[in-house]
Parts: sequence; structure tokens; C-alpha cells
Amino acid sequence: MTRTINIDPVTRIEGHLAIRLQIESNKVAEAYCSGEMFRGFEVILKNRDPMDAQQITQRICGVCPVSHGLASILAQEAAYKAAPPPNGRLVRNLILGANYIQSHIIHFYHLSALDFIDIKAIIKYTGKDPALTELKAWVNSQLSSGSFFPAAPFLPRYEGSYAENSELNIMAVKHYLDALEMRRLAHEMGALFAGKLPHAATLVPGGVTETVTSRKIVAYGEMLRKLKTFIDKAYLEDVLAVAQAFPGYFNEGKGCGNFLSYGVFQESDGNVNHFLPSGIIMNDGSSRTFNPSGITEDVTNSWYESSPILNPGSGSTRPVDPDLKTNAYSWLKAPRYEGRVMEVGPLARILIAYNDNSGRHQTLKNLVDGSLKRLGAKAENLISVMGRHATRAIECKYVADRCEDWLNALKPGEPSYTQCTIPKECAGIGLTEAPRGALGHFLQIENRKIANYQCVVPTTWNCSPRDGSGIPGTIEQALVGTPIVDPENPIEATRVVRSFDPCLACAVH
Ligand code: NFE
Ligand code: MG
Repeated sequence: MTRTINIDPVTRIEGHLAIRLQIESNKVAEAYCSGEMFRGFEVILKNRDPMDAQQITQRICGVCPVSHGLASILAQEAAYKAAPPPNGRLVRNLILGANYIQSHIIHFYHLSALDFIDIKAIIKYTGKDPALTELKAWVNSQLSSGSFFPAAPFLPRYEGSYAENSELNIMAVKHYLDALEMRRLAHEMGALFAGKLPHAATLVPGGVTETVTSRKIVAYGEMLRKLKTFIDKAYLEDVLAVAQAFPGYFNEGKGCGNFLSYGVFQESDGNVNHFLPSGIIMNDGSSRTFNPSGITEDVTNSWYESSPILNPGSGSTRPVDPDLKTNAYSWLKAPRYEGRVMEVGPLARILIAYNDNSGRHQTLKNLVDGSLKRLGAKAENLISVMGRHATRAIECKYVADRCEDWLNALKPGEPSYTQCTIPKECAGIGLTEAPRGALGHFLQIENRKIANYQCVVPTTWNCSPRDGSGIPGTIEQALVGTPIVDPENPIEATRVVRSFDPCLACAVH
């Protein structure tokens, strides 16, 4: 017997996602991801001054705005034939690094951990930690308040198998609270060079408008050290502890097995030499060099006017009335690379760097191998729910450690900006990696105004609907085969979805 489950909305993610599952023999047989609510940034951008684009596109999202700002100024620099001086490049890495740290921390503690950690353990807490005692009193008062959603955002929740180790549960809840402070600290650290955050004021084509001073270097360094301690002592350890408590999730949520990264954190002038390299790994084990002309978007099952399958450089975004395109089921387009479904995000980036044999990523390989050894897992197990959590935490550490080197390479007093001019007609592509994966902005300028602006965004890759060939998107594929113990509490499905850290606000844009 087939049974349908609708999870609408999927909570503890960014934006509006609905999942429809067809269950057969207690397993997901088919999955459909719907991005709800059209936004229209690409339409808003038309005919605007191109220099506004890095500010407007940052408003696509409050979690990864730095990446949108960066993709926009990279597209403009390609169009204007401009480039930042070394200080500009390093400051951008430091702003983006701060954003990665806060984004990965919020994803684990505030969005995903409650899929595994038993928040109810707080009710039985007998220790003396003031924050935990206060939380316990609050949860108890909420539960006895008779409110419809007592103790939100912790409860209600899908019931299922949560961690049984009360020490782990209490530790993770304590770190949930600490992580709120760590997020604030990461924003404050990035804002030293971003002017303010989450939406950075200083990102401009040609560099950044913020100057480099010794005071800012010292302040950033002090905050970075606190964040690094939290990442090493809390985040990485908690992820490994959750992975040890739920080893079955190294075998769930595999997905398409094709991985894509554009590369991110420029290590030298030009957008080619990246700390986290660009690359492609296909599910037959082959790897290849990434070529932007391989990117296409398909709208067969999306609420947009039908168009040929195009590279976004010549693509368009023309929404239609959903009632008039009844076969469609999402506001997301379906990006493909050479016609293939791809997974993007920390797992893709870490696998691509891990497979790089240039010798540049030995530190990362040691981190990955050390974690796998502690977990008794193999590298192939990384392509899973738990592998996504583990590689995201490892990446957080790898990036935070590297921020210290970029900080030390800054030269106070030297310029961080090079003047550039906008040609009358030009075009450019800005490719970077947001915390959730490959991000591209495609820009065309006519009469010094934006003639066309298309964004292809990480969660659009991961959460896409079926394409014209009927091939499901990455998360749709990852859900298939997931055992669902209790259809009234499909917690296993939400664990798969949240491992991708989806952001539908970005994905629809
Ligand atoms: Ni709204 Fe984003 C990231 C981008 S995801 S969070 O990371 O770009 O689609
Ligand atoms: Mg788009």
C-alpha cells in the first residue's frame, strides 16, 4: 500500500519548503520538494545601476548574504576587468570566513541538533549551571502553561529515537545556548571589516571600502581565538558524539553522488587559486575540471514560463500563475551540470579537496581521516546524512584556522580597493561558494544598466524539482529509500533534508 506524507512546512530550515513523500513498505519510494513563495530578485535587478547589485542581492538571505555580495562583485569585476589589491582579497576572505563560521554553527546547534538530541533531558537536569537551570525552569513553566506551542522552538517535535545518553543531551543543550553567543561573536568579528553584518556594507567591485588597521587585526584575532576554541572543544566533539550515537545515519540519505564546487577563498590574485578548490566528482568515481558553460537551468516542473534549457548567462526568470502550469510543483528551477544532478555544499567541497593529490590539503586529509578513525567509518560513508554534518564541522575548523593566516598577511596602511569604471556594454560571471554550496551570479550590462541578472544558488541545486527528463533533484533522490518507522512522525525524512542545510529563501530568490 502506498501512503502519502506531506511535511509542510519543513521547520528548522531557512525559508519555505514542503516535502511530499510516497511511502511503500515503510520506506520512501518517491519524494517531491516544493519551494513555496516566489521572490523575484532577478526581476527587481533589471534596469538598476550595477553597483547596487551587491547590496540588493545580499537581501536574498540573512544567513549567507556575504556570499551573494561576493558573487555579485566577482561578476562585476569580470565585467569591468577589475581586481582587488591583496588587502582587498584577504579582507573578503576574512568577512566570508566569519560568515561560514556563524552559518555552520547555527546549522548544527540551532537547526539540526534537535533532530538527534533529546531536549526533554533538560527537565531532569539536576546540575547547577545557571543557564541550564534557567532553561529548565522556562521549559517546565511552558509545559504547564497550556499554550498551543509550549516551549517552542524546542517542542512540539516529531517523536522518535533521540539520543539516550543524558550527558550528551545536556552538553549539547548547553552548547546550543553557548552557540547563540558564538554566532553573535562571529558576526561582530566579520563586521570589523564588513562595516556591519549580516549584510556587509563594504563589499564593492575592486576590493572593499574598509581600511586595514592594526587595531582591527588584533580585535579580529581575539574573537577568532574564542571561536576556534568553541569549534574545537564543542562543535567538532558534539558532531562526533552525535555521529557515534546514530551510526546508522552514515548509511542514509546518500543522494545523487555527483559533487560540484566552484572553489572559494582566493589565495592569490584572480578567481582561480582557491583555498577550497573547484572541481567535480561524478558518481562513477571519475573527477573532472569544472567549466561554467556546463551549467544549465530547466523549468519543466517549475512555475516559470517555458524556455529552452539555457546557460544562466542567457537565461531568464518569468514567473507564471501556478494555477496555469499544473504539472509544475516548485518555485525552484532545476540547475544541472552537463545535464546531471549535482550535490553542492560542505560535503562536496571537502570531498573535492580530500581527493586533491597536490599535497595542499594534507591538513584537511588528516582531519577527515582522524574523524573517520574515531567513528570507525570509511571515506565512502561520508556520502550520507552524518557525513554532511561531519564535513561541515571539519570545514568550519579548516576555514577558521586559515583565517588566522589571512589575518596575519594583511598589511595595515596599504590599499584595500582599486578604482574601476563600468563599460557601457559588458557581461560577467561571479562564481563562489556560499556556506551551502556553489553560488553563481550571471550579469549582463547594457547602457551601464543591468540588462539581465540571473542567480543560480546552492539550495536551488540541492532542492531542485525533477527536470525535463524526469530526473529528481538531489534531496529528492537522497530521501528515496529512507525508512520511516512512524508515518505520523517522519523524523527520519527531516533528518535527511536538514543534513543539506537547505535555505529556500536563497533557492527561490
Ligand atoms: Ni540563504 Fe545561501 C548559502 C546561498 S543557500 S543560505 O549558504 O547562496 O541556497
Ligand atoms: Mg535564478
